[in-house]
Amino acid sequence: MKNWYWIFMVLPLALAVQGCTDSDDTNGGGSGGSAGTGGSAGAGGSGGTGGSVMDADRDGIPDDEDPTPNGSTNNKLNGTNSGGAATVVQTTATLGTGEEDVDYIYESDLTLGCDDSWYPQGTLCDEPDTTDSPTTSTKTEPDSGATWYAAPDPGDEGPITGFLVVDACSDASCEAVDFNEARVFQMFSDGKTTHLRISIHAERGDTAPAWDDAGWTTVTDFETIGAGTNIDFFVVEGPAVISTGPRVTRYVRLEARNDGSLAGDDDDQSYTEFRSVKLFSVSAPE
Ligand SMILES: [Ca+2]
Ligand SMILES: [Ca+2]
Repeated sequence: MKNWYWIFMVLPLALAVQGCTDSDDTNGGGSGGSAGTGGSAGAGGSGGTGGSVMDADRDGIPDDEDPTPNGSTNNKLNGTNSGGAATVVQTTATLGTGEEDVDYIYESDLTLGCDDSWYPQGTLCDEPDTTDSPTTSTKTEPDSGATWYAAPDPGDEGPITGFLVVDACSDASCEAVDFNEARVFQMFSDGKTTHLRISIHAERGDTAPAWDDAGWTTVTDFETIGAGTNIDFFVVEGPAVISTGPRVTRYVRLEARNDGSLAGDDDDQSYTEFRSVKLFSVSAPE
């Protein structure tokens, strides 16, 4: 078995090297890029030495895999209620054991949008003209954003985790989105998100994978979300900035927690409240 294993290891390596050195073959650039999918997409970035541009917008995603090969500054998770293509398709919650417990969902209705307090779709709402702003979040309803009960009931093990499954391409405008950075805006209502984990999925069809599908790949840890800056409740700045590495996905899973570390006047630790997350594909400096 071991001998066969090494053949499988060495063969793709040899092919990848061949693709990189074949500098005058434009198709060779493409095959080199796809070889990068197995590991980090950094392989695509370094391919520029051959002369054929493999990552034109320098976002770490090879051109032949990049939904926006020429670059994009859009918020890739803008919801349908504020002019985008993203929509929450599932919300749920789990106990510390990992067991699902929907009783911890505060509001589950997926039909209500930006203008209502504490509903899931609110997390994808950001009004013009800051919809695509990496620094500012604007709401017409300051309490809009997915919400879960954060404190475990007696007998239930914590921490409670709130889940959202998002379809980033719920209309025909895209098949997948590319991103390498998340920006998370803090809630100023009566709860917080202190930690957030992001996952992606290989599914590109119209049927979303369930929150607990085995095909989810986590692309971050439970990252700390800071206090943020409350301008006037309608406008919030100072987002947490999370580097995710270069990613392409249609479906995004978000896992939110409130560990009470931001407790204060507007957080009694009873709720995980998730104001806004935006995804961007940032170009590295030339
Ligand atoms: Ca690219
Ligand atoms: Ca791109």
